[in-house]
Amino acid sequence: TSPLKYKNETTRFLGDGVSFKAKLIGILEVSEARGDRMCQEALADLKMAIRAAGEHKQRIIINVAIDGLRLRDEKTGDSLYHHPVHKISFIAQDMTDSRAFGYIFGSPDTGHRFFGIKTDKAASQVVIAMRDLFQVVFALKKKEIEIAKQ
Ligand code: I3P
Repeated sequence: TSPLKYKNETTRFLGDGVSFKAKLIGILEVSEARGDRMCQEALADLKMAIRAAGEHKQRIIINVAIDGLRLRDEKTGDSLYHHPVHKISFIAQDMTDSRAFGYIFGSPDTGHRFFGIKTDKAASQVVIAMRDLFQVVFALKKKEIEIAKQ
């Protein structure tokens, strides 16, 4: 990719970054850092649990930004979770629902947790934004290493 594309992409993710309306389906401890089948099962389990509880899902705003993903309560704006990019190990789109996805956050020390999310619009929009962000963060890291070497 051209340097110009990275510059524009970097600008997109500065500050609060790119925001999406969504709902938190739930959070589940998982045994692995990655795996699509495991994520599909986690999503199905979380959806079933919230349905069984008869509760509304919490409305949130997702900020996709350089310093990571931030989940905020939509009403209060309070930050609920902050997930730096380097500890997000996997993203999965719900194969049965174009408005749902999830990701795994954690480390071998702290364990891995799956965050299930229902999006207001297509989940692919958030997933693509996250992938773009990962590329930007990777490019910045690479540049830092090159500068440190000089
Ligand atoms: C709602 C309907 C919505 C759903 C909402 C449900 O049920 O299934 O599609 O929002 O979830 O309560 P009903 O039709 O019986 O009112 P999502 O599509 O965003 O999941 P919620 O209550 O958790 O917001």
